[in-house]
Amino acid sequence: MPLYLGIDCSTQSLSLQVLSVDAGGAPRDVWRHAINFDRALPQYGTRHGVLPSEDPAIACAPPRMWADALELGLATLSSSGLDLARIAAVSGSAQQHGTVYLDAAGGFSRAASPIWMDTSTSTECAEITAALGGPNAVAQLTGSRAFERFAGPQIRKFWKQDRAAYERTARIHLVSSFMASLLVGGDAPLDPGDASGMNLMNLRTSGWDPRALEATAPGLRDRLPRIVPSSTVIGVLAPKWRGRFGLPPAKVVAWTGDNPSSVVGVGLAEEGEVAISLGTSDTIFGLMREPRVSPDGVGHVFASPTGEFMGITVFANGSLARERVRDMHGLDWEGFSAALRSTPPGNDGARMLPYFVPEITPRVPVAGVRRFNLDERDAARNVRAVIEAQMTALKKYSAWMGVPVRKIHATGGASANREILQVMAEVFGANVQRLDETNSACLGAALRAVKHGS
Ligand code: XUL
Repeated sequence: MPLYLGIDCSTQSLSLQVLSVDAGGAPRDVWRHAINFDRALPQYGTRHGVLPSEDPAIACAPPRMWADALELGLATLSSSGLDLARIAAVSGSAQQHGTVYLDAAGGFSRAASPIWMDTSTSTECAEITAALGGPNAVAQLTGSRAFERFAGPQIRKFWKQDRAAYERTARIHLVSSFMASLLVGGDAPLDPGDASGMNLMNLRTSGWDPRALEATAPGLRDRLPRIVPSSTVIGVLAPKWRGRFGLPPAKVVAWTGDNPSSVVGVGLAEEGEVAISLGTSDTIFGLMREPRVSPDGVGHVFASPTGEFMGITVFANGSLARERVRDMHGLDWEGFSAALRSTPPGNDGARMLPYFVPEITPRVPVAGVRRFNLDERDAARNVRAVIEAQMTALKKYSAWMGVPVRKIHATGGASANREILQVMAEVFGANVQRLDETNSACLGAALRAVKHGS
């Protein structure tokens, strides 16, 4: 019986999951493993997967660390005792928007990759927006107005700041196509799901848009990978992985972004049914049959790996904000849950604006936490205040998708917490269903390997 491997390269860790498919066609979990970047690869000096920076607007990670994590993950798989020859196909997902810069020899022309938490490109966003005719024009064209973390503004900033290194750059990958390139031992394409997080792809044609390229940086077309349908088999595992780890020449299915991958992992099938992923970033997303771009520029329309579209809104103050409140009050997760149980909905009017890091939605460029009717030392009310603030923002800033939320599938690490989901259900007034699987992006990758690699 064949096995299928899914890999997710997220902000803080790399996860691997192997599935088999039983006689009735149902996937079965066979093996899984996760590598935490800070702990397993301390030589890179990251904190929560990000390089420390004096400028709070800058958030970068070393691409070599992701490559090393992949090696560690595949080494662990090779010593797992599984019959490796049965691995038929591999696919993957990665944190979105991060860019990896390679020279003609395949070396890094930029040692640190800007990632999705970076907010340092407001000037470049304004320049691209002006060149393309305003925020709505950019959104109609690419699915989103110009966002600081998106690849296009980041590439423009690199071109402006380090022309020589830009000139030396032969290929600019997203994290997903970079990791896929390592697997196939060559230059992997992008899928439309992840490519729609760049402000460079025409959402309706799934091809690079010449006007957006022009507005971003000269000579960019030649530096970008091809875009292929998400279902494409882009190659097989490179001889390197076969020689070193005894892996077979399994098919490699195009990688995608972690949120598009989660659409498959969660199994979203209808509009009005959404997923809320509570991870390093909190995201809310749902399928869209037709692209309905956010009129107020809040969220994004991405291509979905299912061949349709997805609407998504992203918040930077997800798990790190929850952990900061937990740690400030010396709680563990059980204590955090107890605090939620001991406080009433509405928190007796105590509120928090929980911007522990610069926020994407709403745009808050400088981090800062504000409390209203809330004593900083009151542990229980601070816990409820951060969760009510997050859930209220998820509801408010997803209304642009235009379809009432009937059902919510909760995923991501914090979805294991029942009390947080209770607040979610109260705020949305919707049915919340917790997925058994908290890493829906990795599951989505494995399921895409099954579907397109069988
Ligand atoms: C999506 C986004 C984040 C990252 C996190 O637009 O910025 O959800 O994908 O991995």
